[in-house]
Amino acid sequence: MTATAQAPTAVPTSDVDPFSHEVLEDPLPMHEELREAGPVVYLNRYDIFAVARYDETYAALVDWQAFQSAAGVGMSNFRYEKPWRPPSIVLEADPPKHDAPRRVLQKVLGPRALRRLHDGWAADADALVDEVLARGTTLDAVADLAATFPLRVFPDAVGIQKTGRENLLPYGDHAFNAFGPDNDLVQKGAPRVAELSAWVNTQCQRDVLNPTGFGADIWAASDRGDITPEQAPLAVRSLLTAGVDTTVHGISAVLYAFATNPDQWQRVREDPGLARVAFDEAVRWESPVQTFFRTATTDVRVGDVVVPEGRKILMFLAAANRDPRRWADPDAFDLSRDPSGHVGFGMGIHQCVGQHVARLEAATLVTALARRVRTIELDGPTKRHHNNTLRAWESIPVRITLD
Ligand code: OVM
Repeated sequence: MTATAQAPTAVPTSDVDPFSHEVLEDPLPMHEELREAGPVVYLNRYDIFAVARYDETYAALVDWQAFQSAAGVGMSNFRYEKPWRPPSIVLEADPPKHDAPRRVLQKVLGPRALRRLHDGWAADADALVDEVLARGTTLDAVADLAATFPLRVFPDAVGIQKTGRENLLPYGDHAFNAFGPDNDLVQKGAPRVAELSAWVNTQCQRDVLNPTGFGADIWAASDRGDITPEQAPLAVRSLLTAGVDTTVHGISAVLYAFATNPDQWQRVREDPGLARVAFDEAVRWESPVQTFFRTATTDVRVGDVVVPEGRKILMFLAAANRDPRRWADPDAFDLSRDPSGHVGFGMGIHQCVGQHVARLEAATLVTALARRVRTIELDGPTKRHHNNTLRAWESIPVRITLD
């Protein structure tokens, strides 16, 4: 028989649980297993499809018509299961509904809007570094820097109230856990969901927000009719959900990368202009957001497999970001590579709308460190923080030498 089109073939399967503690501790072996199994893999444990290679992950990310977000970008399908909170109006929406709030956030968080924040954040970063180094030269890169700096600058930039800010990280941690299966990590967060959600939702109200800030800018967009007044608080909620844990763990990643790659630290010291590319390389290398799901809107062919309509597909951003088919020496943290094209911020219409904010936070902190720190090295056992979606650190003890 001479086939003109390739017939769909049997899909490779895997019994792996990507959300088990063993895998969350070190997902890299699983990423390789799934990449090498084929362009698409069926995960028996959850009855879902998965992509772990760069090309297929990229293709799924940009094809919003075949791979919808409105049925949820976690494992749960909103067609059958009630979401833990009202869905996000950007993340968990498709065109056309997605587009107006997306445009508003893109403007509010865009490079032009951020220019007026740069000098203040650079000064805040210098002040934090001075403060931390005044306490000594052994510190925890997570607790003292990565978890501190975003919380000093971002909530003020949004314009929320001062009290209760300690709720931001636990709320985000739960939101990112909730994209995974209903496992122990989700159960751990469940008792505080009502309390944390109530606090976050209060911060999204117009009368609570500082008159200058991203939150007020979003409400102003609703005055102009760019979004509805019902959408405004949900757009603010997106910032508070997606903008804290991600940057904390992204900054942890770049600090860990430097602590374990002293030659790369010397490069950024010599040329602090490399701080931004260093952050993007760290986002590629570590992929703080490891995974997102989509739902097939139709029978869709991926590689030589048909993913049936209505089924979930799990995109391993982290595995794509280290796919040797795409990246030379993918496991190396290397400032001389061009990391652009990594899918750590996603790709296509849902690509991280806060990425410029994240880069500004990371670059100002790395630049402040580069001014004073000659060397940075690990100083004791590191500890991971497990989350169903995030690749995170609990602790990175480091020892620093100064100029
Ligand atoms: C949202 C949102 C966007 C991106 C990531 C995310 C929890 C949430 O719009 O709420 O993770």
